[in-house]
Amino acid sequence: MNSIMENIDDKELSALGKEIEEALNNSLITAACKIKEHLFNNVELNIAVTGETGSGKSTFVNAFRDMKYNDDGAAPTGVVETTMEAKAYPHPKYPNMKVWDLPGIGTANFKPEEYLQKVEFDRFDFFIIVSSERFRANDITLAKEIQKRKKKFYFVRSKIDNDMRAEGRKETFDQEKTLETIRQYCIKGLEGLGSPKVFLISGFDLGLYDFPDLQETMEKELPDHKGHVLLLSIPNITLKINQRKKEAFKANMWRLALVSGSVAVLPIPGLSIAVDVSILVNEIKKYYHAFGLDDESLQSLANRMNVSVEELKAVLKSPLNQKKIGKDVIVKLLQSAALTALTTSEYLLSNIPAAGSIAAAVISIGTTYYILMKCLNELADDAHNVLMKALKANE
Ligand SMILES: Nc1nc2c(ncn2[C@@H]2O[C@H](COP(=O)(O)OP(=O)(O)OP(=O)(O)O)[C@@H](O)[C@H]2O)c(=O)[nH]1
Ligand SMILES: [Mg+2]
Repeated sequence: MNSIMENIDDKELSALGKEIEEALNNSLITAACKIKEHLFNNVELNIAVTGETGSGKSTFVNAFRDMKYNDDGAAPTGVVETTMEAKAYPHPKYPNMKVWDLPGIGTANFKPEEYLQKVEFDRFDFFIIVSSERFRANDITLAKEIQKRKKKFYFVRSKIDNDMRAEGRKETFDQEKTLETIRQYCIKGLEGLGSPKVFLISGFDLGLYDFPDLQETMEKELPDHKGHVLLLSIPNITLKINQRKKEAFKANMWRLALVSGSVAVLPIPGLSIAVDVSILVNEIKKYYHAFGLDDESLQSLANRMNVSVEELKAVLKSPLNQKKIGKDVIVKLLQSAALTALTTSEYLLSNIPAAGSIAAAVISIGTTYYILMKCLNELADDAHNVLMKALKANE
């Protein structure tokens, strides 16, 4: 048995078994089309970022989308006048994920109902309330109004890098203790809200402090399909996020393989399999972007971590990184991997009673699965090594 099969756990096999069984009962094509609808449904995610003027909202909106203040399409930051209208900033690679820069809530006669009506409350999945000091009465009033309307909010204390720099001058400085002091101080100011968590961040480097924790919390509290969009669209900034992205892709892999292998459109020359190669191309492109291996993402990581892009690129091993991922590349991969992939397919066939065209589909599904797993492993490993390189350069 080949190594790919060793990567499949019982849960996955039973999920596959169920889906193939359903496919056999319903006719493979109908079942695959149903899954296709589910997979490619465009899920929107709308995140509102609010808080006082100058708290760092726009900087956070940009960082969330892996952008700098001077990138095309970035939210203006600095000493510009406060935004008066809610403005959507779509993620450059995942336009369905929109981060909204809301008008500041700093004025004395703040009316939360009017504010929420004006910004069209209903369209948001959740709110992030940013403060660069302590949270004030208006932040709390707004949070209560959001709570009343049964939506989630998260408190973010920004500009932690400034605090760390200032406190770091003291001989007795202990980063963890200082962070905990700030956290407790913020939480104390939020009485009446049932002790919400406060996440400490720097808009200049989301890999530090509490951002990874914030990301994971938001993702868990969203419905699955929206959590998935959030996970894949945030910058690949920590090893843990890298690993979780890999797992998220893996969880979807059987479905993709099933769709690509059973609604096959392209017979692979020289092989007895047919695969919808465009599904594979799309999925592998998604891996590529989610793991931050495209030029822009590598450049952005290089800038943030003060390493050269060349140093980062030097650790890339997957041949997929040297080519533009297109149909021809994938067909070649399918051809060269077909023999190994057949082992996977035979294993599946031995577990599933199949004959004739169903057997052919199972072989196609196995081959597709094999290719996806191979590409996912290669690209996730490359991304891991790139992150290690960047982190080591900053030790
Ligand atoms: N050191 C540090 N500076 C930050 C951080 N976030 C924002 N800033 C700076 O704080 C200033 C205000 O940031 P913005 O992101 O424009 O704040 P804003 O909340 O959008 O401000 P308005 O749109 O005017 O309400 C800018 O000079 C930013 O560079 C941070 O995490 N760390
Ligand atoms: Mg702003």
